Amino acid sequence: MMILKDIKKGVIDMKVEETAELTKKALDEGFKPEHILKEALIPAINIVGDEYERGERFVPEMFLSADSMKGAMEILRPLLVESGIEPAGKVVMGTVKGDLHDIGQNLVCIMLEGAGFEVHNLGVEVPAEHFVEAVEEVGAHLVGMSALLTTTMIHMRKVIEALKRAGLREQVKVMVGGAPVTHDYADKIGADGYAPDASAAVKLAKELMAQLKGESRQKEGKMYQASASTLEYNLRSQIEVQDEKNLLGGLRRPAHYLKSTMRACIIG
Ligand code: B12
Repeated sequence: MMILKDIKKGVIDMKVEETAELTKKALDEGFKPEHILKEALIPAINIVGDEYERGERFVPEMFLSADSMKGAMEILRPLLVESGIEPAGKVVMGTVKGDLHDIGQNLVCIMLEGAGFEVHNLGVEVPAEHFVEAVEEVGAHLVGMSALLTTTMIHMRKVIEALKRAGLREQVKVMVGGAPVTHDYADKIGADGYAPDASAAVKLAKELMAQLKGESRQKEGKMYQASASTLEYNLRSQIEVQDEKNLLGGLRRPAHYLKSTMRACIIG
């Protein structure tokens, strides 16, 4: 466990190279990547944040600690990600406009990739229109937005509005996260889900994919039903006209047969 303490200290003390070396060593010693992340890296960066809040640390120092954590995460990345053959879904992810914080969202991306999602990471300070373009370009199922500042989280709503304007809101599910974001806030801005950390984000992404599939199946069902009713209506009118004219009286049976066949298709 000593090595985990050293990694934690490495991030806090802004030792970029040393933290990376220690992370490699911990892996060689058999520590699991998730363990290194949860027991050393995340607690360390939280301490850095607390120190900044108390005025004991300045931005450049916060930067160096962040770099130390990012270096370690790059080493862990391939181990956290195992590539699936069929993507579980396509995700467009980014930190919203005006916000430079990307450690958390990178972590969410890594964990989503690990769970078999195809992730398109747009990086930081992403304006609403870039989210929209990316959704269109890759045919995304999910949009993930991250914000770490109370002053930038308002941009999440703007992205949702831009998706609506582009006529894409119905075809994607939107999930949001980041330290100042809450469940209530997600509801307020019309997002589909919120998760407090990377593992919860994976669970949420899977749930949203299931919802999306359910909705598209329902839509397909409604379309079949609509075309079945139209077909039935057309046939009935034809038959009635023909009945009236007393031409093809026997056609009523095939019409019923066709209707029940179509019902069977819809239910099947
Ligand atoms: C590192 C850091 C920085 C680094 C960022 C480097 C980088 N490449 O990311 C630097 C030095 C650049 C920085 C700058 C600033 N920072 Co800063 N920073 C932090 C710090 C210490 C850590 C953030 C972090 O990486 N946490 C670790 C990760 C793993 O956690 P996370 O981001 O919360 O992500 C998890 C979840 O939130 C969730 N999640 C995240 N995104 C998403 C997305 C989705 C879709 C989902 C589902 C889930 C999800 O899952 C993640 C993984 O578990 C925080 C303090 C803190 N403890 O949060 C302050 C903090 C966020 N910063 C703060 C401030 C004020 C600033 C500055 C304004 C300082 C300044 N005066 O210049 C600037 C702003 C720059 C800008 N325009 O963005 C404040 C924000 C206050 C507020 N409420 O608005 C904080 C809270 C510090 C503090 N205690 O005051 N910062």
